[in-house]
Amino acid sequence: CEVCMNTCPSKEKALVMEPIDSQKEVEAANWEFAMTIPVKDKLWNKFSVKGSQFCQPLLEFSGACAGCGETPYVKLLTQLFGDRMMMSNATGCTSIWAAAAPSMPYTTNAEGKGPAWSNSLFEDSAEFGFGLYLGVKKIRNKVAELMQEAISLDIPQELKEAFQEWLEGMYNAEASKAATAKILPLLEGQTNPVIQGIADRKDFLIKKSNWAFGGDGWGYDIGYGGLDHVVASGEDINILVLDTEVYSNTGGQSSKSTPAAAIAKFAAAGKKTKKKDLGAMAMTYGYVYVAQVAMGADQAQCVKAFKEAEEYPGPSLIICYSSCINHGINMTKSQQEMAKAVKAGYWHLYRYNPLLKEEGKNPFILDSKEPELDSFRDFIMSETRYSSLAKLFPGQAEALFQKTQADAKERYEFYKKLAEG
Ligand SMILES: Cc1ncc(C[n+]2csc(CCOP(=O)(O)OP(=O)(O)O)c2C)c(N)n1
Repeated sequence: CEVCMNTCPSKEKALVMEPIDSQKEVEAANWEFAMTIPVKDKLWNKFSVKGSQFCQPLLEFSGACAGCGETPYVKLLTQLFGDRMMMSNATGCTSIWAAAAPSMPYTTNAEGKGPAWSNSLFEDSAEFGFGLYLGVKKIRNKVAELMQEAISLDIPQELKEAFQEWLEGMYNAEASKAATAKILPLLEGQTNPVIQGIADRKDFLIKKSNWAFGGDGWGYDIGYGGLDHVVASGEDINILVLDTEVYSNTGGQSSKSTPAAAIAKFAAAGKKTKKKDLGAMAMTYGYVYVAQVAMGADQAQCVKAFKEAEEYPGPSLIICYSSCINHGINMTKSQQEMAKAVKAGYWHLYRYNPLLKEEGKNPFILDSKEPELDSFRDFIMSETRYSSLAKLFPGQAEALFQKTQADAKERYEFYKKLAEG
């Protein structure tokens, strides 16, 4: 798809494209060799742009369109949390490129750990993911009860200490991993029924990272009721909306995320109404972590938002700008398109972290710079979904272009006010 080549920051052009027939033989051998090299994911802070890329992607060889803007976000998530992830996936492109049966691009690491993935209906990814989360919570609470009981029994001191350590860190991913590594070998040969009960549930000792995914058709429209219900619950679940601003998988129907003036199915003469601000709606709860990201515009902000959302001990919603073939752009530069969208003030980057309130700080951080609104028109006219409106409906196009620019400006002013407290 050439995205890697166009995105690689190396000035020396570390990556170049060559015809496959000239490369197959020599590169096949290199690939085999590369696959024998162990993953070196402990060399850097994995929650940095560079460090994250030393972690093994547990999503590979998907069936997505070349240049898809959705897959890089999910690949990054699997690099950060994939060994303990549990995902529910709304039907849409994210489920179709992820399960082009009989192949499955989600994979496991050398320890056999990888994302547990399942596809819900188009309508109910949030509810389905919430059910998975509640099931895990119930089982882990039972483990905690059994460990508390076990500590009062006549069992080896080492095991008591390991159980105590787990109880203290059960909601912390790294602490639960460390305690689990101590517990598992000590469980062997134990016959006490209480300890047996813990051993039966050993897959749940490491804190899970629970996610519900889907596109904007799901998150903004059809699955919104469920999404709202789940974020309102206050429970520790993460929601990822891959926002292509249309129903991509069924051919590009308009959603509430589609901005005014964009041509989409059901909006053949350009959408008349403003894009819904899903993030702002979720922020009104005050206890939901909310972020808007665009990987191609700011990779560091994206990694930071994923980390903060996952660690936040409550509901999180991340809305990811995802370039798509439906936009009518050069997909080999889909990441650069995201950067242009942010620069022009078409899309904004922010993080709303309720934890900051406890420190007496403003929870809203506007991460994108003051947009260059002069380039807004150039940006939208570079995408066929907008430029074709001028050709097809010249009489109404100008008013809609002005409206969509005014909508984007209004949105930015709103975020600016939030950032100023
Ligand atoms: C119950 C149900 N309703 C409708 C559909 C048809 N359908 C499948 S994917 C899709 C659109 C998905 O759009 P979006 O949520 O924006 O995700 P994207 O494809 O853009 O990633 C629709 C309408 C379906 N498969 N199942």
